Amino acid sequence: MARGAKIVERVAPLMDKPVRIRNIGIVAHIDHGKTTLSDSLLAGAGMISEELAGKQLFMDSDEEEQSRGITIDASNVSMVHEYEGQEYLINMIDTPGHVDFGGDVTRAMRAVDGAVVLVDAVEGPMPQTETVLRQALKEGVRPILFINKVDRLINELKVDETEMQIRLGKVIDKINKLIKGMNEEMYNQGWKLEAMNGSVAFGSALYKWAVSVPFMKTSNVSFKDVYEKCKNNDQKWLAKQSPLCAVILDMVVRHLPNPIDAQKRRINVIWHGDKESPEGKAMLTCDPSGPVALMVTDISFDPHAGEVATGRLFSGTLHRGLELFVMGTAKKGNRLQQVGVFMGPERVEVEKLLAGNIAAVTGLHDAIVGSTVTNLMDMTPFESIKHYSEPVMTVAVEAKNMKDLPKLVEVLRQVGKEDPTVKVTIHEETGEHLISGMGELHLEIITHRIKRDKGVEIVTSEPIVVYRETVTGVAGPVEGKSPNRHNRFYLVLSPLPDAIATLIRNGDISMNMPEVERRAVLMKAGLTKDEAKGLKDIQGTCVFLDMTKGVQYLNETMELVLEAFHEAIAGGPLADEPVQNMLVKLVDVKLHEDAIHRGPGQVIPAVRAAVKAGMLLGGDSLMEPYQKIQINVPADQMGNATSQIQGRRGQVFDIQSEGDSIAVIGKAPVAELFGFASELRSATEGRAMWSTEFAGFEVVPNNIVKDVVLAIRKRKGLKLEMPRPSDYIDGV
Ligand SMILES: Nc1nc2c(ncn2[C@@H]2O[C@H](COP(=O)(O)OP(=O)(O)OP(=O)(O)O)[C@@H](O)[C@H]2O)c(=O)[nH]1
Ligand SMILES: [Mg+2]
Repeated sequence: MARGAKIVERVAPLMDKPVRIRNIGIVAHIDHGKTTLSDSLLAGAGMISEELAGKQLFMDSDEEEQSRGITIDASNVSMVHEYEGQEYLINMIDTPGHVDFGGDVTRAMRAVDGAVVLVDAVEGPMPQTETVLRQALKEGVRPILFINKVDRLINELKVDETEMQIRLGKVIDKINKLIKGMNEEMYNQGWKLEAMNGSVAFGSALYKWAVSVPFMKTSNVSFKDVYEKCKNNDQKWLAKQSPLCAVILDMVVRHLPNPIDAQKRRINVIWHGDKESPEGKAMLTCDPSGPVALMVTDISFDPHAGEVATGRLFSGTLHRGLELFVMGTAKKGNRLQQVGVFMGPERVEVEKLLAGNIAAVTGLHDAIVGSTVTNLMDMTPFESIKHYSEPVMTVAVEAKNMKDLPKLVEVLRQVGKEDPTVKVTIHEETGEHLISGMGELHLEIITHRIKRDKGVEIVTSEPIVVYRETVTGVAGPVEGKSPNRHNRFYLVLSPLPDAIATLIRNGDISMNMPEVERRAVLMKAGLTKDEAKGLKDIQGTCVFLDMTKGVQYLNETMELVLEAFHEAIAGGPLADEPVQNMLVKLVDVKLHEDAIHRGPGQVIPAVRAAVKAGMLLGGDSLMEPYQKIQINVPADQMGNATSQIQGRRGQVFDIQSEGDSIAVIGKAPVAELFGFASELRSATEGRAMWSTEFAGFEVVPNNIVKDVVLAIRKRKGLKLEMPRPSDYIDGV
């Protein structure tokens, strides 16, 4: 029998007892030891052999993960742990630490109720530690802390026992400060981490031991023992006296909520439907006999079974053959083919799966990541899962062989479905398709997998930076005339006020919400009543308002106007790059009374030209993505670290020192960061640790904008000169 199936035999009887379930995610900065911990826990719980754990990395089963030594995909596994005489089912997701795969962390946080935040005792909390913690709190997921690699603190940094305790205390303080800053309410309600109550543990995932204050009482292992046994190379003793698995899983069972308790609180955060409806009540109580409410958090592809959707079942029961509906798609039933759970690389079928568990099912053809799936004909969908960063790099891919062309299009659609942090643009006419992602590594992995898993030979361009366009001043009214000159549109363009951009980014305003509610939010953000009433469309962070009154035939033409608006913001006038942060107001319109003279061929070019010309008149700007950078170096290397940022059109805004180590914090444009890793390494004699993170888009400086624009235009085969308003409309 396969290993996974054996595990399921032990796991299945617990799946229908929500009070005995804990759904947890392991989250941390890159390389802090998440996968080593996950493996060691599995070994400790008897799920994989002791020898394999930490060496083969069972949870990093993909060959790319093995050869690169990093986690790429979040992976799920379940295990059984005995605590105070009762068996508990732990459903665990090991998440990746590399920022390029941060989308996996964001999605995993929707599926779980608790998070083990890992911190490397030597490095301390790093930028991604903060990011993953924020993602957890945003989802209402409760954190506990494991300070890992304590062996390194003693054997590599050679700190003494007192210094060791001081350093561990500092890590706890820093994490508490972050939690307090992110959610003071929960911090005061018991989410503060404390060594004394056992919500913090210390240890070594690699050597499989850990200590916590409550556990010390039974094991009689003290900090003094920890220090001495590490120093004297006897960590085996620690692993025997105070095993990692027992300490961590005790902490999980004791401090992290079961699905019933968690859903009572979390449903209010992630679902805004009617709490009194049957599905609302069922989710709040995690009721297995209520309607099915499943949120899909991951889609993967199985060569035999096809698409596999993984997600959290908040209410109801799943079994083979059940007919479900995917909200937001045509109301066509999707019949479940297999119902199961993931056991690391394997997927194992189960008879039925009850509310409060994480399911892996096949048959949901219409589902994408983020879908709400139910057996009801209609249900308010869950809040969408928002990832904080946006694609910053693009590669162009082409099929090597003509015959693969249709297959490539199919595969690219699939890629977009599996990874919502990827943006795929398909150009069927030219055959040149674009994949945009979080960074170089992200794109490298995706293109490699297209070849390896989907069997399509492709040619890939070098990665290029993604740009945006925006308008920096007010323009208009700009007149757009239709080709037959019988229809005229007058537009005023301006930058979108920050308050509204923030509302859109945080998901606090959308075209889906009831109009009255939306109007109220917009007025609170500073729009006038008329403006708020005139809202016709939100696309990304571009907003369209109709400020006209009583224009005849406009109602029936509005759809075309909006279509033109979409076309215009899909590619701005400067470099045909997507437009963001723009407010477009339609202030006057003259329409031909005969419908035949105001069709798509007349309206669309007129409005599109007015938007594009308006952007140039209002001060069109090119924006480039920035990355926040933190470099940790020994004090004598500080100069080399700062010059690596400043030399790349970057800016250093903080330098923090801690002991003899310095953290240089700054930002630089992505365009200047190619080759950063190797240059930094040689500039600092390999002694720097660094991490980068998406930091939004900023305007390209004046002195280089022309060169950048012309380079993009050249690449895209556009006219090799700076565009002028008169390229789009007459009389300017
Ligand atoms: N000395 C020591 N090394 C450890 C410990 N835990 C993990 N490591 C090592 O740290 C490195 C990274 O471990 P992983 O478990 O792959 O880290 P990760 O957090 O899963 O990494 P990503 O998933 O890529 O973010 C490996 O070389 C481990 O052997 C520990 O407790 N002590
Ligand atoms: Mg890992």
